[in-house]
Amino acid sequence: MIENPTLEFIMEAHNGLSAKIVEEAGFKGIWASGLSISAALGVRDNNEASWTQVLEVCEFMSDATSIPILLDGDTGFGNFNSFRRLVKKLEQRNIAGVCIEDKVFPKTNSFISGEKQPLADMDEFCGKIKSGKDSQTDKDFVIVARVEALIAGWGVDEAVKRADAYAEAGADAILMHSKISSFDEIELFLKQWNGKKPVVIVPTMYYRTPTQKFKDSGISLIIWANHTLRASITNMQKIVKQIHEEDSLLDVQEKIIPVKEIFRLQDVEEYKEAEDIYLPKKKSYSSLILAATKGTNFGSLTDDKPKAMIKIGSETILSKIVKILNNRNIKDIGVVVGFKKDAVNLPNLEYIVNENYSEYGLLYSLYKAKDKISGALILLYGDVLFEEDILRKLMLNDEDIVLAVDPSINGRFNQARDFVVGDEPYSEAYGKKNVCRIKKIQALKNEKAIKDHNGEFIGILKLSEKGSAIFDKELTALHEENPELLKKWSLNDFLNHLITKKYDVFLEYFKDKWKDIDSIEDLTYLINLETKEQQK
Ligand code: SPV
Ligand code: MG
Repeated sequence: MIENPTLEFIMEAHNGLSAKIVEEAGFKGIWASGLSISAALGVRDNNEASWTQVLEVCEFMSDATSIPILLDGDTGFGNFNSFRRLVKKLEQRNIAGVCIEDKVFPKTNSFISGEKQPLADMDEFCGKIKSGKDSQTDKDFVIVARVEALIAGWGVDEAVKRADAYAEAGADAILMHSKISSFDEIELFLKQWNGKKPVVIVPTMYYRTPTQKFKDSGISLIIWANHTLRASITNMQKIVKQIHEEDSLLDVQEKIIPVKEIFRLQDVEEYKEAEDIYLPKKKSYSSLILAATKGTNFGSLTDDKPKAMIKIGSETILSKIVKILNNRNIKDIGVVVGFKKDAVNLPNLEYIVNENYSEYGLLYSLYKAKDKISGALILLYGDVLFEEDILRKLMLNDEDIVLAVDPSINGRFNQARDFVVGDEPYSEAYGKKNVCRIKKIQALKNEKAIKDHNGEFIGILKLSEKGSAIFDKELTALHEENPELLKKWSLNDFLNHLITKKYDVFLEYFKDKWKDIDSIEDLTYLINLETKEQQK
């Protein structure tokens, strides 16, 4: 960029974020401005930030971008020795070049009483340039020598003399700085200068000069020196003031970028992809809770909310379920709601609405949530409390479709309950896995009917990624081929349908580690239990 014959532009940045913004805007290079970096750090442009602190900012800028960065190296942070060490450290951080000015450490910004500022001894400055060039290891590393003679009021002759000397000492380009509001001084310089090296300018004060004029004068590189920082200050002041005055975010929301734009700038996506590559592949489960119906037997308790929102102690049934899922690191949780859907309002859940909860069967709720049926999944009824151990074991079970079944059939029939016939009965034998295929599942209403059954489905079902794919495929097929059945069927009907279609549907036995809440008596029992625990 320094050497090619076309006029090039670099734009100021002062940290990783602004550097990235500059690159995204299309600039081919970045000016790591001393003024802006110090301002962003909350200090003055007087070398108040140490050179290693500046270096650290450069490192972030370099990591965040892929275009060349020219650091404003002030006076080189000391003598030739400090400067050559700086060059070495900048190369290590992939910085493309450094600009040093012929003033005295600690410097002051050129626009603050520039005429009073002492200039460096010319020969000493030439030695500094030479030390930098001698110590660089990358042949493309650029050292720009900045002449402050015009700023300090020493005149054009002095500027030419110094530019000559610095070019001779090995500088790759000359930055001729000026603080007047026209390009005149620099034009005069250019007329007298033999053009030995490319010329860089900073037109902050002569911003009215048309860029074409710089081009016509043979300028090599323009530095837009501080406009990224100034733009951000303008907006920060405006928005912060408004929030302070209004004690509200309401009217600023539309004036600022959404948080997800920050994430994009941080390349959050790349992190996610890297996780996939480098983290051990855990089957990460999501969960779907079916809680669309009102639930019978609960009288006025379910006038204004579905059963899942009834409280046991200080917590609702649903929030107890969510806690257990969270404990097993299941955070992606969908809930199908219908009856009094607005009363189901726990945070961090994804709600799926089934408006037809009262006319259609439970399978229809599942169909409504079809988008959630993917990957490893725990499917739950919203009215079952269970121990975490059930989840832990189901998640370790290698089969694709597994129902949690309790073999300890006890008779309390205030409504039909789901019973299964398995390949094998439950066994207390040591080391027995207690996992087998299911032959059928059905809702039964009395103790006599259940006698040939092996246990009760407790309302928790695990699907592997493949199991979810089977559910998804068969739900879709049913919807296409027989939508009326889809509306009518219970989950049992669907499971039997899968068994008929030769899919393996498994059960795992769990004894007494759960409680469904089917009646006021169930509820009273649980509430009493909780109260007793608390008293203890
Ligand atoms: C800077 O951006 O820090 C510069 C340019 O050195 S100026 O502020 O114009 O001196
Ligand atoms: Mg500076």
